[in-house]
Amino acid sequence: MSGLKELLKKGLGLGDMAFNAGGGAITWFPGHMAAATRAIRHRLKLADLVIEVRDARIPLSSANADLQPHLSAKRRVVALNKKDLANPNIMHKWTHYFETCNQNCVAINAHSKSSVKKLLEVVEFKLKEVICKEPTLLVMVVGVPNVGKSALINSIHQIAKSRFPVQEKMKRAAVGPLPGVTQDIAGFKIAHKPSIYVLDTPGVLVPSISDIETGLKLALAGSVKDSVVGEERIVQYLLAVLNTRGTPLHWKHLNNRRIDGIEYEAEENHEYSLKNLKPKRRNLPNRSDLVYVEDLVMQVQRALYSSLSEFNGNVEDESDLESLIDLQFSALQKALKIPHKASEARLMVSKKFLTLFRTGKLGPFILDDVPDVKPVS
Ligand SMILES: Nc1nc2c(ncn2[C@@H]2O[C@H](COP(=O)(O)OP(=O)(O)OP(=O)(O)O)[C@@H](O)[C@H]2O)c(=O)[nH]1
Ligand SMILES: [Mg+2]
Repeated sequence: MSGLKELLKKGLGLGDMAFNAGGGAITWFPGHMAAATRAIRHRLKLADLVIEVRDARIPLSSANADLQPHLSAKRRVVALNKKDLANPNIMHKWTHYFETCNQNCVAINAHSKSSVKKLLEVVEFKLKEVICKEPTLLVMVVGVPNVGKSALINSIHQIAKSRFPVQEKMKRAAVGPLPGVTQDIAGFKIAHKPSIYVLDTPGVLVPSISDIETGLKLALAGSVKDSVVGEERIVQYLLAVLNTRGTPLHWKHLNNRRIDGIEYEAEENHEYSLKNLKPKRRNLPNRSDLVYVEDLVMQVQRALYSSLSEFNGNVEDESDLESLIDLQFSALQKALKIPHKASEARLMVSKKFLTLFRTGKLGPFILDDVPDVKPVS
C-alpha cells in the first residue's frame, strides 16, 4: 500500500490541522472531553465491570489509547458494535484475535436485542463472583464518540425491563448520528437485588494522535465531526483505501443486478438518513426512495469499477493514485447526479459518498488489519 502511505505522509493535505488538541479553530478534542476523561477515570475505580464499546469496522483504531491501562486493569468486555456494517468473515478473525489475547469480546449490533443478549450473558458470567458479595453493582460503558454506547444502553434497558417488569419507568439515553451526543455521565438502573446500575459516558478521544491514518479511520467511522478533517479529505482517504485494496473490481458482477423487488426494511434507527441522497425537490414515497438509492449505489459502483479497471497507472504510486482519485471525483459527480456547475460539487459528492459508505450501502468493511499474534514460547 505504498501509494496510500505516501498520500498519508503528505497528510492528504491536512497541513497544520493535525489531530491534536490545539490544532485550529475546529478541534479534534472539544472542551468537554478533557473533563469527561478525568471523570471517567475517577468513576472507573468504582466500577465492577466495564463494557468497552469499539467500532467493529476499526477494532483497534477505535480504542482510546490513554484509557487502555485503566480499562485492562478492570473486568472488561469489549463490544465490537455496528457489526452489521463490518465484513462478517474478517469479524471472525477479530473475535479470535481478542480471544487469543485473553480478552472477552462480543461482536454486536446495538439495535438488535438478540445480539445484545449475547453480550449480557458474558457480562453476567463475569459478574457472578461479585454478585453474591455486593448489594449494588456498577457497570460502566465507555468508548470513543459515536460507537453506539447510548444505543447499547437503551437496548440493555429494554431487555432488563422484560425481566424486571416492576421497575420504575426509565428515561432513554439520547442517541444520534453525530459524535458528542452524550456530554455527561448518567446512571441507569437495570436490575434489583442486587441493584445493577449501568453508566453511560461521553465518548472521549485522546488529546493528540500522531498516526494520521488512525485519525482518518476515526473520521470515516464518524467518531470525529466531519468538519474537523473535511468531507473531501475523508473521501480521498476512503477512495485511496478502496483502490489499493481493489475493492471496486469486485463490483463488476453487481452492475447487472436487478433493482426491482427491493423490500423496505423498517429499521428502528438509521444511522445516517438516506433522505439527504435525494435531490431536494423530490418527494418520493418510501419504496421509490429505496429504488432511487439502490440505483444511485449501482451507478456509484459502476463508476468506480470503470475508472479503476480502465486506469493505466499504478495505484501503488502516490501521484498515479492521486490522479485516479481526481478522475473518480468527476465520475462520482455524474453517478450521484450532482449538477455539473454546482460550485461546491466536490463537497456534495463527498457528503453523499460518505452517507453511502456509512449506511453500509457500499458493502461491509473492516478498515483495520488483524495483528499477527505471536505464539507464546
Ligand atoms: N448500523 C448501526 N448503527 C448503530 C449501531 N449502534 C448505534 N448505531 C448508530 O450510531 C449512532 C451513534 O449512536 P450513539 O448511541 O449515540 O453513540 P454514542 O457512542 O453514545 O455516541 P456519543 O454519545 O456521541 O459518544 C446513532 O446514529 C445510532 O443509531 C449498530 O449496531 N449498527
Ligand atoms: Mg452517547
